[in-house]
Amino acid sequence: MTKPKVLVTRRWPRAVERRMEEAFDLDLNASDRPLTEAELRDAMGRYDAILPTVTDRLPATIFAGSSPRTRILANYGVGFAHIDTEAAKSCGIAVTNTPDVLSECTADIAMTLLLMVARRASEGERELREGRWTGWRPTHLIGTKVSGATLGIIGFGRIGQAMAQRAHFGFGMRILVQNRSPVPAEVLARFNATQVPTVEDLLPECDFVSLHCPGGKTNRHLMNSRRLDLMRPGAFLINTARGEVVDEHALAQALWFGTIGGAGLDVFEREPRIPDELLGADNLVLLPHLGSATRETREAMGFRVLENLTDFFGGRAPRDRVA
Ligand code: 8YV
Repeated sequence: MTKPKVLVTRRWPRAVERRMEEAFDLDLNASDRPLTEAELRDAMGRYDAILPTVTDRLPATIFAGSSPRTRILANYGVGFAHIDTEAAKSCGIAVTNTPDVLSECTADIAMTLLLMVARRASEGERELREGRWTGWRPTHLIGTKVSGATLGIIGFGRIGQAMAQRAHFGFGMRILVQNRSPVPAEVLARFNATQVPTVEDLLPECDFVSLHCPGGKTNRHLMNSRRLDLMRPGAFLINTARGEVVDEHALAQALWFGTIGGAGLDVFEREPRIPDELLGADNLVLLPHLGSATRETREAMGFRVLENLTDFFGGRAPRDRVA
């Protein structure tokens, strides 16, 4: 039997690539350069499966008017807002993602950002590396206490819950939750958390707000200037979800005018481009989309894609089918 022809759009951990090579007729992207829309459209006619990442844009135009060879887009990552799943579905193309395996590491990065911005870690390191540190003094780089503060979590799925776990049990934080559907009482009880009906109810109550909802059209600019204004003066916004969830211009204004205390961002609206008005803000911690970037997790993500593909081509339902 001939092996399915599979395209991996970016370099993956070598351990996963090796296993993939055994199972499939595999093409790797040796240069690791993001593919263009035209290259992806062309690939749809030549491969049985394409394994995209967040750097591959697959809008409706990619699928329009074609009868593609591709039968499955097995995404490497949990977020799949870069794929027009409706358009894929209408072409009979299945879409899968990689949930669960990255929840802990993504929550770790959210907690890293929260601690760094509250305790002014980046400002301190910049000062030290630039030779500006003049020594200890009682009023130097005074931050905000994390332990015992109130954390609002927007989106209480797997990653939101992993964040609550860290914040509640590690730092004794009080947890408020906003989620599009009701969270089961036993899940809330695990973290002594309270669900509030709307984002507007949550924001004024929190010292920290962490975003864990999906990206895409529905949540585009969920944090806009009106909602940033509802945050407490001195409160901090953390985003490890998707860049488009935050209106970056509105956030820059809030940071520059000091209407909030600061922010920590791992994701951006137009990655890898970061607006100058954000780069210049001292009360902002920036990371280059590192949420799932550990060896353990990046390998687990790859093996989860392999499992989805093996099931799909073996005639079984892949466990992570999202369309
Ligand atoms: C991934 C992520 O590294 O899984 C996600 O949704 O945001 C990241 O952790 C990236 O998206 C891989 O495509």
